[in-house]
Amino acid sequence: MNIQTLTKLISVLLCLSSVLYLKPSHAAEFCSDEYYINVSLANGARWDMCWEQRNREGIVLHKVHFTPKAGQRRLILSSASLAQIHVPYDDNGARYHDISDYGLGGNYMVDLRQTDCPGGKLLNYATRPVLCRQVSTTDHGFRYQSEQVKVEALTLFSVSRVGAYHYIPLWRFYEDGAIEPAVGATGALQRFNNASAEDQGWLIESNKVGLGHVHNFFWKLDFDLAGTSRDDLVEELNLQEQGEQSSLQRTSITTEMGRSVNPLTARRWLIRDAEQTNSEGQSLAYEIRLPQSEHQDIGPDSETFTREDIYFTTLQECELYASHNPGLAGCADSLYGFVNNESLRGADLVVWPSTTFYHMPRAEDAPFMDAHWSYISLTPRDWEARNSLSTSADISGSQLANPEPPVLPPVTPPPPVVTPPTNPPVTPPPGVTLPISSSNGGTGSLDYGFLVLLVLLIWRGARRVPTLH
Ligand SMILES: [Ca+2]
Ligand SMILES: [Ca+2]
Ligand SMILES: [Ca+2]
Ligand SMILES: [Cu+2]
Repeated sequence: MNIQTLTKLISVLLCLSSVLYLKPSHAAEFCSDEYYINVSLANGARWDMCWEQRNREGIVLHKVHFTPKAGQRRLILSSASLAQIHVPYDDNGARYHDISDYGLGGNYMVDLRQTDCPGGKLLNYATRPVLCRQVSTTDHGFRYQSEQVKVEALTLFSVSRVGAYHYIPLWRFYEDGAIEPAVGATGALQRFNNASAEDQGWLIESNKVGLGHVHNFFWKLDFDLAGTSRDDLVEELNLQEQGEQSSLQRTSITTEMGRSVNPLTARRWLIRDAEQTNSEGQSLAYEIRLPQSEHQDIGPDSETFTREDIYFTTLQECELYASHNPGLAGCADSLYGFVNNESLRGADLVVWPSTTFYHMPRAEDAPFMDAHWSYISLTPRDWEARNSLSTSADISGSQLANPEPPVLPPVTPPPPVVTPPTNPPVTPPPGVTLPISSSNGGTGSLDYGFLVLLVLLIWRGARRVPTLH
């Protein structure tokens, strides 16, 4: 080995060791290690992200990356948080904006104990344990004949006390790339009246009405698919009935707007990267569905932000909350004002989905109520070219594209139905029981009529006999 080769070798080794030293395999790129979450799940997928705690929004997630099993690590969300919990009451005695006017963080955030987070790890913000990180298993990721996998999910939740309510903002990140943002609402009922208010709530004990109210939950999701922020497109998908067929309509949303669910057209939205594709050349996308469309709240004119279920806007630093947004730097008060006709093309897109729960109190809501859960659904679409959780060869559809429907034998017209002639019913005189005929002719047959005549004659004769003069 000559000097030159030895020098090269030493420099390569030095270079390699410095790289290894400076970049341990799981170092956080975007935050310090204590706020970095990096979890590999049993089937080989990985989620990693940063988190922080803010006084109003509570837990905010940043730089949410998903690495499919044996796949590429890619950014999905640049940031994700709740952006309002709006609670108008049926008696109009209160219309709360819990996040902007109170908050989920700071003094509203509840310190968790290890027993609150079974099998999980408590994460501290400064010195306070506020976030529970767990891995849970759900059955039936898929099943095909004897092949079946369970799917693991990373769950993150915190608890915030706002008045008598305890909210549980929760994020579930599944092994197949699906994300489920949810909020549980529990604690105790906030507002009551006497029996006179029974039509604005529910009588939960004598002369005590738990007032009815709505929880409108809003999220703020800054998708930056595949790490590029200005090439994300929005599409709305609707299924239109055409005779006996349904056809998919894909509509681009290119300027800021609000949209609402439509169960009749199975409406959903797609956030799609304009450049990056999977190995089949399909655009990387996430699909947004608002499955809890059972309840809807369209409030008075002072609450225009409730008019639509999902809003698409360009990123503005001062646009923080769906309603009661601080009007600093000329920023609008609510989502309704954030939507001001700006083009979404080439802009940094932000999505504001929402869902509504109408809470009609029950006797069972006192002293404490069960957690009622509200959630939305974010699912990868074409993020991968196949289901990475299965190792089987893909032979689906390879035998025959679609099996032909079974060929039915030619239809022979049925013989004409013979309707028996109908005769007017015979009313028997009092005291006479008609014999029940078992013949096919029924009450319309000749022998039956003859029998009736015979009975009548006997009856008339019998009436004459006892007459004595
Ligand atoms: Ca992108
Ligand atoms: Ca705007
Ligand atoms: Ca974005
Ligand atoms: Cu409630």
